[in-house]
Amino acid sequence: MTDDSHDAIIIGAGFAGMYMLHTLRERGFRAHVYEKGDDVGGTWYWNRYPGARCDVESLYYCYSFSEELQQEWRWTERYPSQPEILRYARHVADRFDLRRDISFGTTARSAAYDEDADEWVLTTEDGARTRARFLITAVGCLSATQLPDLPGRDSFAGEAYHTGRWPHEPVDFGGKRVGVIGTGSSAIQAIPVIAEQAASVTVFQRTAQFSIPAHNHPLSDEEQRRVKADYGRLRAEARMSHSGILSEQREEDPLELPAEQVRAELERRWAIGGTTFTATYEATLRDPDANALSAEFVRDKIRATVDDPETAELLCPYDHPIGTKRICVDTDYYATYNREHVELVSLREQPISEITPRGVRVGDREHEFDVLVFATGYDALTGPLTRIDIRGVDGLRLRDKWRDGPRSYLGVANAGFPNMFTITGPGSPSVLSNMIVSIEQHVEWIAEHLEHLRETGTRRCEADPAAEREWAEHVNEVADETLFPQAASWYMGANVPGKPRVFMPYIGGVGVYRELCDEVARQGYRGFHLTAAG
Ligand code: NA7
Repeated sequence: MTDDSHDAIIIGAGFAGMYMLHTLRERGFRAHVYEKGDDVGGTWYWNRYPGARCDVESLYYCYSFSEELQQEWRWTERYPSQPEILRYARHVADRFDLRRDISFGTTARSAAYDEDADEWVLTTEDGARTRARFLITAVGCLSATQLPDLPGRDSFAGEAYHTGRWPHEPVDFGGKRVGVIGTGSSAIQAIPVIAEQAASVTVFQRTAQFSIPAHNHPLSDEEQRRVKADYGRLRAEARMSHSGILSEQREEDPLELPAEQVRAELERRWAIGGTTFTATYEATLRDPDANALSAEFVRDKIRATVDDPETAELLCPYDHPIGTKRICVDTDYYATYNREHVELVSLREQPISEITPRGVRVGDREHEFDVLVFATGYDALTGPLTRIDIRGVDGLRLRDKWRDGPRSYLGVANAGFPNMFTITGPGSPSVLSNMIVSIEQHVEWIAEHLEHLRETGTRRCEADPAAEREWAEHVNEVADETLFPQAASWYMGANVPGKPRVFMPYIGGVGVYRELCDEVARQGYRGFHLTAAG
């Protein structure tokens, strides 16, 4: 069956897809969303593991496009929990009547560009096809889960879960022996909560991570009133900031300041908590010696928190500059290792040799479990797109085009893939920013672009390969001015065997990026080839 009544097909009904649908409707386009899950929410629909929480503060991890919405919605905590974010997403879907244009439980299998019609044809898992002039991907950056390719992986006889595909019914850990593989953000949030219930928790750590306390707390009415009264200014500042998150940053070189002064400042920022700890000094993510000051400060905190010196040392990260792997934010993570029934197994000397029906084998020891939690991350940024069979001009597959690393124009368009737009795609600030700020910017920019194409009677719009090359060079250049490429991180594709090591997001800053995109638009969409109808 073919349905061709739409101007645009949107894949994904998370925060990006919902706002794209709303914006296109407002501007008189007919759009339809295809969503794999049975409800809206994207990441927050799938990530239901215990302790799941956003590391951007509630009052900023929400849409700014509707003044009524941002004033009326009431957040309860400094950092929003997964259930609360999902409630918010559902509220938005109902408030703007979005569901009538979303097909839930519908997975996009492939999308192919029909060059004769200059239209995209989307095929879903059930074989249904739909056509539209434009294809807009809103598939998220961390939605393609990654399970390690370990021998016997699927042989485990107990319950096994990936944090990013958590069951909808809460998992009962009561009296159970639990093994957790991984120590990234997801594990660091989940471990303290699981340890509250389980009989024992064993954590398998390949790489120690830096984590900063969340200091989460209930939001007072007074705090909400204060921020909401000033939303206009705060949101405008966030849009032009580096990461879409407001934080103080000291421009002085910490290496030239007295050690006690730097320590006192880091102490102050530790007490505030959250991801902006690494933004304390501008030099932290640029200069290895400045970075070492913050890294050693955190290692000292770990040593002071964890009673057993051997465990503390294993938890101290040494292999990457602080902040160059996504910084974690926790509640009682390090202190959890002081509990009798929590054990850390370092994989530094010896990796996991196999998963067995009873548990996990490392060397000659088999650890037995009732529940196994894979907190092993994602095929980030590219995975959500390359797992769909997307084919552009001459049948070119996106996954082939990106074989040596993703290339794009502004992270939003791709040469060889006309009339396709990728919200928060690789090459845009995305995961290095408050995603909601980046999503709103991309959605509004794409909608204006589509209006321009409608007004100019354009039927085909394609990024120019030279503009794309230039953008890729710029993305690399700005990354190379930082310490980020030094870490074996998922930003670099290093967590997926065989994935090319390319720094994928744009680190020039969301404010700078916004201005560049606006400039491209002002110049009549410089770097795009527009072909008029007829
Ligand atoms: P991450 O941050 O990618 O963490 C995955 C963890 O799993 C990390 O500690 C990995 O170690 C570990 N891992 C992966 N494969 C293995 C194998 N084979 N053996 C042992 N350990 C393994 O994913 P998260 O879900 O925690 O967080 C993703 C993002 O979501 C996060 O950054 C926030 O932006 C939200 P490694 O470090 O690769 O050595």
